[in-house]
Amino acid sequence: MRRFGRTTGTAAAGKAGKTGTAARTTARKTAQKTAQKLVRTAARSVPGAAIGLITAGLAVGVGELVAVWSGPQTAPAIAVGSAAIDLTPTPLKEFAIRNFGTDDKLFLLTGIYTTLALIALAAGILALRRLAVGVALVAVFGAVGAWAALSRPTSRTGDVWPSLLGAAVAVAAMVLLVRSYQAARASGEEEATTEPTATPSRLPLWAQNRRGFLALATGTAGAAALSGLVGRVVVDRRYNVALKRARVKIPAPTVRAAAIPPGAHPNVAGLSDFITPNSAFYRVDTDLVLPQVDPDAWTLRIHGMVDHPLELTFADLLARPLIEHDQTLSCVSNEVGGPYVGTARWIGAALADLLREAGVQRGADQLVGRSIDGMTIGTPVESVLDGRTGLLAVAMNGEPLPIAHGFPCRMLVPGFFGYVSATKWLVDLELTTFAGYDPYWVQRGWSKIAPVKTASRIDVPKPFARVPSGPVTAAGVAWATHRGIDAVEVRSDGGPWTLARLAQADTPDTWRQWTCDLNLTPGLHKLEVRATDATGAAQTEQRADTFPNGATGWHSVVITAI
Ligand SMILES: Nc1nc2c(c(=O)[nH]1)N[C@H]1C(S)=C(S)[C@@H](COP(=O)(O)O)O[C@H]1N2
Ligand SMILES: [Mo]
Repeated sequence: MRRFGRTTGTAAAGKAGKTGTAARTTARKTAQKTAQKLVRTAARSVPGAAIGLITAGLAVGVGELVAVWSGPQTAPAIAVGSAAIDLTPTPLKEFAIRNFGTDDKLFLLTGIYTTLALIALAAGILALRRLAVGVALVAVFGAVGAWAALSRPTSRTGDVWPSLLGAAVAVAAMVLLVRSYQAARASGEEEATTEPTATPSRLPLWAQNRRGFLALATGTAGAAALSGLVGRVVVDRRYNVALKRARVKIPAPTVRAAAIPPGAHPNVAGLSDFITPNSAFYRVDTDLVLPQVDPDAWTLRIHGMVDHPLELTFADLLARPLIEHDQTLSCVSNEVGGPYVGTARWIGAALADLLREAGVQRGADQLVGRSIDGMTIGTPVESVLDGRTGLLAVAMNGEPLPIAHGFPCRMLVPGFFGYVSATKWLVDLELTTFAGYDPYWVQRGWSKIAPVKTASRIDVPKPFARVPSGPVTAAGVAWATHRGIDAVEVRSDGGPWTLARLAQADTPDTWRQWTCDLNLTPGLHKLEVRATDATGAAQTEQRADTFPNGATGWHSVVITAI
């Protein structure tokens, strides 16, 4: 095999003599030929690639249009993405949450669209060689979309239509575009190739030349864009409940929470707010499109092992005595020092009262909340009834629940991680047993019961901060939701622990902020924090993974004093 493309120095070239020059000329010619061949192959692939992309675009666009009837969650890419979320093995899911955080969904959708585009390219190129192969690929994609839509826990048969109709229209477009392109090429307006030419078909004459093909391709691309756009606009108008939410009036709570003590939040720049603003509150759920629950149509069923099954409307819920309560919510997927924790002032109806009205039967030890999207979350009945303030929450920090946080109603039970206590878009409560039913995350290996583990976090200084040497104030948060925090200690460079100053407590159900004065010599320092909860149990140093019931270990930051 001859090599080419090597650069030679002038001196070497001068000494090389005649034979060398000839060899180089041949090498250059070969290189040129190969490059030309590549360019030609690429150029020849362009029409096929374009046909593939336009066809796939049409499938997606038509799918979104059809989703106007079956709901945004049935649009092909969303259905496939949602199925992927359910099927993703836990380690990969943990990786995605860790590395992309709330952007994990954006990442997933980008991946789906990229895969679709690549396969569409291939399908188009193949279709120009063998139409049946391209058509088969599009059909397979339609089937995958339909299967994904049906795999959703709340799916209905009609949910297959966006993917099936999208694929059907795309197949028709592909056949048309391929025939037109081949006819145009056969009519001699395209360069001759060795590929099989089309048999003159039933295509109208105008579509059998280059201009006709380009018109068809442009028209199809336009139809794809238009259907997708119209689909999205109409879906938003039809399903978005933002306007209804804006009209919801939350009655004044019967039981008000005490004012947050002024001393609950030390005034240190960079320390988290005591109450996390809704816009900054972490969001963790499996939904690619936010569930849109119409409060006027909402009902909550309480059933299963109860003496009197109940069904409430949103008006019924708002008419009940409402309780205002501050609670810190945290996610089991939060790494040591991580951001998936926040505190809000919630308003809701007392969960325990409702369960008592329904009459919980003996032996029912698990309360399973089910959301409109089919998510299931199980909580120990015993804990719900032990006097803590479990809520069917309707308001968060002075406004109706944001759609992303469960509008119109979510469950909250202080003391447990969100995945075992905090069902958003709640529509159904079933009294059952732990032995008899495994909710969503338990089916995927996470613990059935997961109380919040005592945790503490250094907010200031930030990791790798450069701070002036001498006195430095560190500050942060600590939480052991429902048990409360009794002490926080800080140390630098593995030295003796210093008791941090604890800010005033709000309730045992909220985190506690702290500050600690340190004296740092110039150089690199490692700061560590640990907390003790109100039962006297110290936070363990032992590192544990988030799976299967929450991370443990001390948070540390490395900083430089200058
Ligand atoms: N319907 C539904 N509710 C859900 C979830 C979900 O995926 N779907 N995720 C749970 C998890 S894992 C957590 S940590 C909390 C997060 O609540 P937030 O998004 O309001 O912060 O909601 C819980 N409720
Ligand atoms: Mo979570």
